[in-house]
Amino acid sequence: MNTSKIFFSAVFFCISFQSTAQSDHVKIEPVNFSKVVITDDFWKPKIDNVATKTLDACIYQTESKTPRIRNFEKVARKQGEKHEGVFYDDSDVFKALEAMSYSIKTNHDPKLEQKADEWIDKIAAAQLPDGYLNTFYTLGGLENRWQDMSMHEDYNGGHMLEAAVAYFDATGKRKFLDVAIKWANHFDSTFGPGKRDWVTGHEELELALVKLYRATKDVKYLKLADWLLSERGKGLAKGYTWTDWKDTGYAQDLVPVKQQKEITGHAVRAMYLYTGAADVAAHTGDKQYLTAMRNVWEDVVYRNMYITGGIGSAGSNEGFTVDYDLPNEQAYCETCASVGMVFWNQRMNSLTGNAEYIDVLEKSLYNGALDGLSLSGDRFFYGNPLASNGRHARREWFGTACCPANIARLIASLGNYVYGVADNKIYVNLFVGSNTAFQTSKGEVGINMKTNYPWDGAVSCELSMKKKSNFAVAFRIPGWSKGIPSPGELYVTDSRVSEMPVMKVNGQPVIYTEENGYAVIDREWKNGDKIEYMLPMDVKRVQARKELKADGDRIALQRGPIIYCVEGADNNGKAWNILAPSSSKFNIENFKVQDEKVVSIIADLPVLQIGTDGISANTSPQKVRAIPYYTWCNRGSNPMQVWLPVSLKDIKINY
Ligand code: FUB
Ligand code: ZN
Repeated sequence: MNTSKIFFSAVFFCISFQSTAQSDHVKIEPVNFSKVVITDDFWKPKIDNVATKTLDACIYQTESKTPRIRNFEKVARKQGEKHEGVFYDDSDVFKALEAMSYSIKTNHDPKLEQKADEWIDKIAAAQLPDGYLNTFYTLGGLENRWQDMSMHEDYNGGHMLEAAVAYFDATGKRKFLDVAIKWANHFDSTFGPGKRDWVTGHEELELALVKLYRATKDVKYLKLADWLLSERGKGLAKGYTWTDWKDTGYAQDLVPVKQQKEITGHAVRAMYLYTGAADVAAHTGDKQYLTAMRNVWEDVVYRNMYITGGIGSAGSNEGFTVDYDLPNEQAYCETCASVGMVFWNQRMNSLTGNAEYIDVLEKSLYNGALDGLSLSGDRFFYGNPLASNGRHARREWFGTACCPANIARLIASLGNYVYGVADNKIYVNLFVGSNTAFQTSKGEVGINMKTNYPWDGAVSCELSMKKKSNFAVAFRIPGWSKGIPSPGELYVTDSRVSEMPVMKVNGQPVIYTEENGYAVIDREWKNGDKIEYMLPMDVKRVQARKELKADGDRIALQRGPIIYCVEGADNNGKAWNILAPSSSKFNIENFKVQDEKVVSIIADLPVLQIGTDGISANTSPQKVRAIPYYTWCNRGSNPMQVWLPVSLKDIKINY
C-alpha cells in the first residue's frame, strides 16, 4: 500500500508554518503534542505506561491513600473539618489532572475523563464565591490567606491554571477553565500595580498565567505574569515568615529577574521562574529577559549541571550551592528540576532558534528526568543521585509528592518536544518515531519519522504531499556528536574527532548547511522523498572539567544522549570497586533491564577485591556491564556509580 496514503489518513491535523505562532518574538514554534502521533519504540511504551500505571498510581495515591481529594470534599461540606496533609498538596491534584488531560487528548480514555470530571466537580465545589480556592486556608483559617508569600497559594493556583487549560484543550469542557479564570481574576483583583505587592513564594504562577492568556486571549493574564516577574528582587518579601525565605536567593529574589546573572537557590523554583520569563518574553519581545536568562543558563549549564542534566546538588535547599559543587552520592537532582530543565530549555530554543538548548533538554529528558520513573511506571525517585551505596530505593509515593505527576505530565506530552516550525522550515529537534503534518504555501506536508534512537543513530523521515513544495528541513546536530566542545562545556569526551552527521536524500548523500546547530536542507520536495540522517553512535568516555572535584580522575560513559552507570545487579552486587583505566576498550551489547530493551556497554576491567588486608586489584580483568542510567534501581536496591575511577587513586569503597 502507498505509505503516504496511510500517513495522510492517520494524521488529520495540520500545522501552519505561520498561523499557529504564539507570537512574533519566537524563532521556532514548537509543534503541540496533540499534533504529533508518537509511534516510537522507545517512547510509545513509556507514554502507554504513564497512561495506565503511572496515572493509576497518581489517582490511587491522590484520592484513596492520601487526603488530597478529601480536603476538597471537606471544603465543599462546610462542616468545619480540619485540613489534612501539607499546604501544597492541592498542587499534586492539579498536576495529576494535567497529566490526565494530556493522556485523554491522545488516548481518548472515557474512564480517565470520567475520573477527571469527578475531581473537577469536587474542585469547583471547593471554590469560594470570590474565586479563592485553596483547601489549606479554607479549612485552616481563611483570615490568614494571602499573608505569607511562602505558603504556595500562588503555586497551587498556578498548577490549577495549567491543569484547567490542559483539560479544556483536551476535552473542550469549560467547567474547570471557568474555575481557573475565576481564581485568576480573584488574584488579579487583589494584586498588581496600584494594588498589593506579591512575590510568588514558589514560582509557577507566571508560566501558568501565560498559558491562561494563550487559552483565553485575555491580555490581563499576560500582564499579570509580567508584573509578577517584576516584583522579584526588590526586597518585597522581607518580613515573611518562612525560614527559607531569609535567604532571598532561595526563591531567586536577590536581584530583579532582568538583571539576574547567576543561578541561586531552589532548583525547581528557578526552572519555573525562567520558563515563565521566557514565556512572557515570547509575547512581549523583552530582550532583557533573554539576556538575563542566557547569563543564568550559562551559569547552570557551564558550572552547575550534572552530566545527567540533573540540577540542584544540595538537599538542604533542594537546590544550588556554589559553582562546581556537584557531589555524586549526595546529589539531590530532584526529578521536578530535570522536568523544569526540559521546560526552560524548550522555551530558550523557541526564543533563540538555537539547537544547543535542545541538547541540554535532551540530556535532562533521557537521563535526569526519565530516571525519576521506574520501568514499571509505578515507582518514583524524588532525588536522582549519580552514585549509590545500595541504600536508595524507588518509592510508591512521597510526603511531598511533586515528582510523580510531574514526570507523568512530561512524558504524556512528550510530543511537544519533537518538532518545531518557522520561516518555511520544519525543525526536527528530537529523534522520536512519530508523524505530524505542516501547512506550506503549496498545501499540506506530512513527515513520518522512523528511528531506533537512542540505541541507533539512523533516523529516516519520509515526506508526503500532494504538490511539490519548497521548504527547508532542519535536523538538530546533537552537541554530543560534534567535534568541537562548546566553550565552557563542563563535560568533555575523548573522541572529539569531527563526526558530523551524514544526510542523504533518496539514497544520495547531500550537503547540508549548518545553522544554529541544525543541519538544514532547503530545496524543492516531492511526495515520497526520504531523508536519512545518520548520527555517529560510538561509546564516549567523558571527563569532567578539573574544577569538578567529585569527578576527578574518573570517567563516565555516554552513547548518544544516554549516560551510563554500573550497577551491582550486573556486576556481582558491587559497583564501587570497578576501575576504568585509560586503556579500557568498551563494546556494546544488547541487553534487557527487566523488560526494557537497551544497549549496554561492556568491558573487561580491573575489579578490586576488598580483603582484611586492604584493597587489591584483581589481576585478571572481569567482564563489567554498564546500563543506561535511567534504568538503574529497577531490580531492587543496588550499589551504583556513574563516574568510574581510572586508577586506585580515587577509589572509594563505601559499603
Ligand atoms: O515546595 C513543595 C514542593 O517541593 C514543590 O512542589 C517542589 O518544587 C518541591 O521541591
Ligand atoms: Zn518534585
